[in-house]
Amino acid sequence: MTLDQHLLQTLIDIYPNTVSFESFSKHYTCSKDDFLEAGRILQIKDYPISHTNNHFYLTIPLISEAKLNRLTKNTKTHHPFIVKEAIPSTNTFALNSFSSFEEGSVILAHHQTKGKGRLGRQWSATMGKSIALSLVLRPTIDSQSLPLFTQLTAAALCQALKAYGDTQIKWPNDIVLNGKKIAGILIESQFQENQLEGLVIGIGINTHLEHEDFEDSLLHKATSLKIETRQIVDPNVIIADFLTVFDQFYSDWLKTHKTYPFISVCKKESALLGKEIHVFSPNEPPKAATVKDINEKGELIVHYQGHAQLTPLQSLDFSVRNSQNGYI
Ligand code: BT5
Repeated sequence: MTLDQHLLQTLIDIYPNTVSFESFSKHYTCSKDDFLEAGRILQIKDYPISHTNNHFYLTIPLISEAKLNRLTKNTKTHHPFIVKEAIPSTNTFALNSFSSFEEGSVILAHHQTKGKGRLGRQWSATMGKSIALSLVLRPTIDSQSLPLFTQLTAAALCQALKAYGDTQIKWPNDIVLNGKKIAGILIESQFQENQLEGLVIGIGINTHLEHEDFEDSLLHKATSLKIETRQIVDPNVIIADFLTVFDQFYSDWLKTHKTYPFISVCKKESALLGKEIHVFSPNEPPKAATVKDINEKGELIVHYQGHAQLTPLQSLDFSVRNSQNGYI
């Protein structure tokens, strides 16, 4: 590891305390100039680091492998954590080396530089101010059950984020707080010779983003926990809480094949049930509909204007938007 990486690790481990040259140089042989240069490198890399009287400190907590291991030592599944500095996409990273990751591995990045959304869209993130997480799973399921993973993940994430406000789920994959998107889910599958090898469950959560971190086009529909609560949150606690709820829903589902426990959360916390929406599917004009239900397969049941019957929508093919042109 380079000196700046050692300094980063120390800052992460002792957050919110400061690191002085005197304490740092007890563990890592370096001159004071080397120490100051290491801090400067971290600042150039955009880490949320500040200094006072030759002490460095982090202004917000960052992802800490040690803390995550402590917080998840009692989860149902073992979760090895892989924390990267900056990578284009944690999902792409997980998919590219899929066979090297064991079941339950969680890939995280301090900075995800080219995050992916659904249907070719983009997911934006700022160094240290967002959670980018990819969970590797190898379930033995048929591919028809794939959309259920989005609903299971949404239910777990919505519950884990309840500690910060009245979060809701905007089917199929958005978590919203006070009417704006706070987190998104992208599930990708890995096939080998037409056989489903596994899944990567990608989650992006806006933790400490400020208004100026969002592009203008996102300001009306995106928000962060910091903007909504004005508080510093601990990403490690959020990740551990999410994994705890996820593991519970997932292990129960594998055992019982019943989707009710998480679908009922999706219904209870739905931002769309009963609402007038527009349904968008590729190469078709948007269609007006009313949301009636979410069924046990995780499909959104809508009533299209002028249709006699209800129509189930599968999450892979559609996105939906409020009829009043708002986000929800
Ligand atoms: C999503 O897609 O919401 C899925 C986001 C998944 C991101 C995670 S991060 C870890 C893993 N690795 C990846 O590369 N991706 C996953 P979708 O429903 O298609 O929403 C994308 C749309 O949300 C964009 O077109 C923007 O309008 C908006 N958006 C982009 N960045 C946002 C942000 N940070 N906060 C809120 N909205 C955002």
